[in-house]
Amino acid sequence: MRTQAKARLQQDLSLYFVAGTMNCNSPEDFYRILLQAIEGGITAFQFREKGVNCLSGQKQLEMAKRAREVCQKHDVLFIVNDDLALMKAVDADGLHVGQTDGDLDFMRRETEGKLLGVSAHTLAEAVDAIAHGADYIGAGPIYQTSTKPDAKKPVGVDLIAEFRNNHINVPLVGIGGITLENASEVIKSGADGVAVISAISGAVDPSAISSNLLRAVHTAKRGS
Ligand code: TZP
Ligand code: MG
Repeated sequence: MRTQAKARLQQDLSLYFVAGTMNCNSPEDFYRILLQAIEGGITAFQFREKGVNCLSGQKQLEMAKRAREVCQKHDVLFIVNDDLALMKAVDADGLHVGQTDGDLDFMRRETEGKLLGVSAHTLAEAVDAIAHGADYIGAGPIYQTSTKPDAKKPVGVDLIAEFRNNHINVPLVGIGGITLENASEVIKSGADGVAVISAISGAVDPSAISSNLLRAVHTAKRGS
């Protein structure tokens, strides 16, 4: 990835909201929260519609299109979780996959010209993802999370420092249990951004928490 594109992606991943309708009370609530998060300043959004109570088929596609449109209008990066066909159907900016979501060479070929993000829980997984062309890495879970039922053991911010000390130079976001209280230590450990679900989807005021999180990330990036 070119230096300029990398710097742009590092900025764009500063505050990465990840959510699906099942993380909210209803599909309409999901859309409202997304609008408020955008108003608060999220820089990227991942449409992650999976698990119990998720939308499927046409309803899922329609919601993905609405989310894509509003993100595009506000210049918020729009990434689809796991679903290559959905990514193509809504012409998303990219795809995010986990370690068990398919062959990375295939995913890389199929996402040519788009961003490919990969989740990594260990240094070996991050090295492998980059060798297969990942544009950015999602590292975690950093802290305990109750949002993802099959989440692995929390790795702590030490994983981010380990990545940075071992030549993992691609844009990097931490995910899992990140809140306003701990976001700055994730950035100070070497991440370019924080990815959150419940900190925003479960907030009383998603707009306010988003702007506070973004401020915390920017302040930590400046090193103050
Ligand atoms: N991947 C690792 S942890 C996690 C995902 C999708 C869930 C993050 O949710 P929260 O609510 O921000 O802890
Ligand atoms: Mg996955």
